[in-house]
Amino acid sequence: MRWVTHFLSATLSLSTLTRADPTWPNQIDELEEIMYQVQGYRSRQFGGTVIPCSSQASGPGRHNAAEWLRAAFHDMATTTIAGGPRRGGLDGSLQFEITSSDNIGPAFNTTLKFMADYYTSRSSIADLLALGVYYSVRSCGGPVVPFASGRIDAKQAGPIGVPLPQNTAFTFGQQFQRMGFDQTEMIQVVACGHTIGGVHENEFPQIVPIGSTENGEAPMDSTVAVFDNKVVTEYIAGNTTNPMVVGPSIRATRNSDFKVFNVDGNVTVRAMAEPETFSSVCATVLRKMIEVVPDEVVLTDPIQPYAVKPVDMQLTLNPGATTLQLSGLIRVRTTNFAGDSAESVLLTYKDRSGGNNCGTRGCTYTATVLGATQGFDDTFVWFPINLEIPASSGISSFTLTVNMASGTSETYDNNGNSYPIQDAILMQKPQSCLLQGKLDIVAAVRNDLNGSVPVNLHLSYKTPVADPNRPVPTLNDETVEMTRGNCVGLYTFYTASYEGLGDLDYATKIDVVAGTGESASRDAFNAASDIGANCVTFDAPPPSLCSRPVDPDPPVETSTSVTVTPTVTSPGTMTSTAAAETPYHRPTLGNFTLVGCNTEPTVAGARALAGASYVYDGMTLESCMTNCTGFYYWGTEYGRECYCGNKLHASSTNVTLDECNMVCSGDETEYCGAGDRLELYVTTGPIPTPTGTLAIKPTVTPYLRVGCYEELPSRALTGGVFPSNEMTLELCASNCDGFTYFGTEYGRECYCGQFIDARSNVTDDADCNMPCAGDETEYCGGSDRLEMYRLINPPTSTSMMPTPTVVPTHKPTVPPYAFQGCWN
Ligand SMILES: *[C@@H]1O[C@H](CO)[C@@H](O)[C@H](O)[C@H]1NC(C)=O
Ligand SMILES: *[C@@H]1O[C@H](CO)[C@@H](O)[C@H](O)[C@H]1NC(C)=O
Ligand SMILES: *[C@@H]1O[C@H](CO)[C@@H](O)[C@H](O)[C@H]1NC(C)=O
Ligand SMILES: *[C@@H]1O[C@H](CO)[C@@H](O)[C@H](O)[C@H]1NC(C)=O
Ligand SMILES: *[C@@H]1O[C@H](CO)[C@@H](O)[C@H](O)[C@H]1NC(C)=O
Ligand SMILES: *[C@@H]1O[C@H](CO)[C@@H](O)[C@H](O)[C@H]1NC(C)=O
Ligand SMILES: *[C@@H]1O[C@H](CO)[C@@H](O)[C@H](O)[C@H]1NC(C)=O
Ligand SMILES: CC(=O)N[C@H]1CO[C@H](CO)[C@@H](O)[C@@H]1O
Repeated sequence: MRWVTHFLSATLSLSTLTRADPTWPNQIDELEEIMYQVQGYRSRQFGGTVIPCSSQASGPGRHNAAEWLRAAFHDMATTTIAGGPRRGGLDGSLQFEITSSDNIGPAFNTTLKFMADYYTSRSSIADLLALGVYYSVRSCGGPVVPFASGRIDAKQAGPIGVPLPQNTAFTFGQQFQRMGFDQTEMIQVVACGHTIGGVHENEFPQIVPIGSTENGEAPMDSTVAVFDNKVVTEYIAGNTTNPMVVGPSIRATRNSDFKVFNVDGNVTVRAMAEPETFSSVCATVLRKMIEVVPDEVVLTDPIQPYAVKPVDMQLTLNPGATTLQLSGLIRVRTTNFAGDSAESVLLTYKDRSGGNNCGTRGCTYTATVLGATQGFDDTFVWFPINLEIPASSGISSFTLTVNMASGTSETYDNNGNSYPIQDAILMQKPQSCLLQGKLDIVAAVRNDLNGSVPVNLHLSYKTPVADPNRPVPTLNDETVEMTRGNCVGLYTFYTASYEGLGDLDYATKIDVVAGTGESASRDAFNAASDIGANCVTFDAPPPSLCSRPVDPDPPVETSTSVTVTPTVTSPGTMTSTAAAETPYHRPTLGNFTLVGCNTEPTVAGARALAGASYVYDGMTLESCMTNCTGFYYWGTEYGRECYCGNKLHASSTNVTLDECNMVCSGDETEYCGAGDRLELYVTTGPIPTPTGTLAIKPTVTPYLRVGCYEELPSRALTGGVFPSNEMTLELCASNCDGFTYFGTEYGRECYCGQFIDARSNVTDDADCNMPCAGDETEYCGGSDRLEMYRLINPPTSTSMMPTPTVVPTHKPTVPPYAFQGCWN
């Protein structure tokens, strides 16, 4: 088993039993999530190309895990000490150096391009390269390389100076000394760095002659995709095939591994021959390698997983402005729970002034488990929070109590600080939108701050560099002053727009900030990718309800600001006394939001919504909504028709809202479409349950739902197949007894596996929309979509990662014979 707990990781997990979590929120939060949410629900997918270790996602013979390890070394290797302060080191300068003679081959380009997607103001390229060492080594069955963060990226290329195979042993010694490694450590770095992957023909033909290998790569030991001690034991035994020890490299004086290993008479490599020693030496020396940083960098403590962590917490002002919605997730680490499991999380909050005035619902909320995630050495489960809070009393902090199935519980208070949540400034995601590089941001600012402090929008956005040899985009900062708009209840809206974000607009991170310096309130690091293309109008109460009437003048619209009511008018934002009499398009209604005005299909006989229909006088939007209970979409047409459906016909298109110009027969203040024009609404809530009971099942004991996954031509789960016309989740779970995963698909298919193929991604729950053939109240995936479940407590040392397998290859030579192909 390659996933057995290694010496060092065992030591680490012991120490984590008593360790306190960092105080949340913390600068390490982003990297912590990338590091530990490896597979399953809300996986950050950073392991995409390096799990399993044998992955050759970039082409035959290219082991991405080995490429990641080399990329960190190459970045680090150009350190200068020159008697003065240490410069360079692991500083991300590789992004400016991929055409350097030091860095031949496509590996560095590929690695940086992959990692660039994770580059943010809270995750530097240098930190990602260092984290890549943890990922690649652990994915290959090696030890835990402790990962601390805080590296700062260089702004330009550094000097050259990566050791080259033709160097002499003396030069190698000097180069490593410059990086801060003595002779023993030099040998250790080379051995640990060369236990996975190989040397490529294209880059080093004098070491590996062109055409001499099956796939372009000559491995450095007999286990090319396992982080083990074979690179040294085979060298010592004299039967190594390492092309940098034996073969043509000797005559070309490019047998650099021999030169390095032999420099102390093989003493160091011999000392690494035991697997445990190899593992612990590599953990130490690779940590040292990624911690070669300039003097000005202060690294954090090594990042450990939180025991309990709030993730993506967001506070939003609800339509009507009388309540706030707190949404997000609580992630609970289950690694040490043994047979027990976390059943629920109780969130207890304090109101705005630190008291217990929380309105009629009280100050608590109980969340039940939603999904599960695995790291290399950890497991986690998630508890979704969706809590309505009176705007009048607000929220300032919360504590969390984890209740276990066994009846015990533990309370977490963020190291005595409670988990802070501010309600002074809220980014309003529904009212904000992003379309073709243009971001319109709406924030709600509590009225006691309004006007007394500046309100700013900070953007951190990426722009690609025109030079194709610069794989990492530039990270830019922009601050835009936000414009004050309407007051609604206790809050006042502020708006700002920013254009020209370009193709990487979705990668923008957004902060809205009220005030300056230490005392500022901020809603920070919001992902633009979470913002929709349409700004949804805020359903506001009449202006008289503004608790602190602030603005005697009507709000002024400027071309640079979005108004809270961009396309539709609502009485709440009008000052006219006749407003309530004027028909207008309702932007939201109950759990539905206006899509727009849609055409009926051009196909004869077809309907835009084909689920159900009603015709009567007295039609209102509300009555149609009630008629269509359980459907995803509904719409009114011709003043007195109502249609429901779960799918919108593909040829129904969105036209301008003024084409839906007939008022409802039952309410002259509402529009009910027009001839062949549907006033169309879509649910904002969970997937509806057409039969009344069809719903996502979070648990099928002992399994837990991990999401809706894409099917692959080669199958995402490969352990077993059990189709049945009586398929239910329970049936599939029992068919898959003994497997870590099961998934149902297309209503009647059932698949089992010990792991999910890393190429299968989690996708929208809405795609898993087929009821089970044997139970109409359960979902059994969809077309090419798997309703995926994982054991709540998977067996510990067998991880969900596939056991690294050595891909069989045709041996070019079995001396004295040479391979002649496959004959009939
Ligand atoms: C190399 O030799 C050692 C010792 O004789 C042996 O145990 C090992 O299996 C050999 N390895 C290979 C790849 O031939
Ligand atoms: C070190 O080991 C290699 C490989 O077995 C051998 O060729 C070399 O002679 C050894 N060096 C010394 C100084 O014994
Ligand atoms: C890096 O990749 C880009 C394509 O994404 C390519 O145009 C460029 O030539 C590559 N550069 C190197 C040095 O491989
Ligand atoms: C919205 O959906 C929730 C959850 O399904 C339900 O409890 C609530 O009654 C709905 N609200 C309206 C106005 O229909
Ligand atoms: C649809 O709504 C109308 C108006 O409320 C009601 O009279 C009628 O019974 C409803 N029909 C169904 C099938 O729900
Ligand atoms: C549909 O039309 C409405 C009104 O014209 C517009 O606000 C909205 O952006 C359109 N939606 C899409 C998805 O194009
Ligand atoms: C999963 O996502 C990756 C990265 O976005 C993509 O390359 C891959 O094609 C996706 N897999 C499938 C099956 O669509
Ligand atoms: C409560 C409060 O600070 N209200 C202020 C809102 O902004 C207007 C304009 O700046 C001020 O006049 C109010 O005093």
